[in-house]
Amino acid sequence: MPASDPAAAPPGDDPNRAYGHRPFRRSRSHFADRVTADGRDGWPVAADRYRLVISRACPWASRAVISRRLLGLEDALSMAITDPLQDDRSWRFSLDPNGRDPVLGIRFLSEAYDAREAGYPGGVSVPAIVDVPSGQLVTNDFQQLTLDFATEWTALHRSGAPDLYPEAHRAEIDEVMADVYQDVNNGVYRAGFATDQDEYESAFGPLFQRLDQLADRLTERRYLVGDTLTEADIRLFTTLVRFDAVYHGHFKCNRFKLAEDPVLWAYAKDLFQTPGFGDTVDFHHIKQHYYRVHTGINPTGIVPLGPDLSGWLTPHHREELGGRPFGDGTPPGPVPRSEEVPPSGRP
Ligand SMILES: N[C@@H](CCC(=O)N[C@@H](CS)C(=O)NCC(=O)O)C(=O)O
Repeated sequence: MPASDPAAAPPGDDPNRAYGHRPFRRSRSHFADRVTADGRDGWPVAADRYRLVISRACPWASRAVISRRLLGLEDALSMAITDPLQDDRSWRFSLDPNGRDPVLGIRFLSEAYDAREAGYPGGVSVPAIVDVPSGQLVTNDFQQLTLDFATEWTALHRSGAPDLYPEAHRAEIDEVMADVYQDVNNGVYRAGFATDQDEYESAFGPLFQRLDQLADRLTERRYLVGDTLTEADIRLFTTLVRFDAVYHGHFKCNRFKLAEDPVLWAYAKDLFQTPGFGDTVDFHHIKQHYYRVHTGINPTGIVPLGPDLSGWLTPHHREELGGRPFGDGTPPGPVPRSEEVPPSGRP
């Protein structure tokens, strides 16, 4: 099984509860089987067989939601959306009628973990792929999952799907994603869950240095690698879109707000306004989850009313840089009705 996270702690270390008494370490995904075209791990790509379980609050899960939309996998791979607030049994389907996921028939994602491995002592995390016929968890390997959507699920892509992991650019995409993961995607968590000043500062410095470097990189190019959208953009976007709403205040990542950086703000708005990105974002779920679940760093559970989100829909002018968002492909169609983000979560 591939190790998905080079900086990983042992399985079972629960990332979002890792504040308070010990340094923040992100856990390695314990279930790392892959769903592939040839089914070599026992899980062949197939329409209507698997269910993607996500939280709209979670940046790692949001990667999968965006990639599924851009690639047009909605008809082949159904999606379950958890309550943004976990209880002591973790992610639950309390937004669904009778508190049960209508396809899997379960109340807690942990039931799929138990079906796969009885007595699994580790944390339950999203994103997760569950095998519908057996009810078993297949994978919670957030690093590999979207790469497999791009490269293994191709038979089920919509026509006009973009190539999000083009072979010619893979080395560069991997390099950019590794830096973004370490300093940005995970950097905000290391700052937010730091348990002493040194630990906080050692995340804060590299985070903002990396954001400065990314802003330089994006000054004259529309996307991170090549002239089309790739997996690298998806991974940076999921952190940027949460930046002012939660990371700036709740995680103390406050050298500047995203909206104060002209390049990164325009880049993030451009992606937000691209079909498949902003139409998956629920700011209500994001804010509820971070401010109410992480009681170690926000003991009152008060959810701030700001920031003003209307700026997300203002002009970004990034089209002046050129670029071909979908390469030789086309944008995805509208969001399926059942998956529309409610008005409460939109700018
Ligand atoms: N699967 C990975 C990353 C995904 C992840 O951390 N997801 C978070 C939500 S953003 C999660 O589900 N954490 C477990 C929890 O909050 O109970 C892991 O185990 O660390």
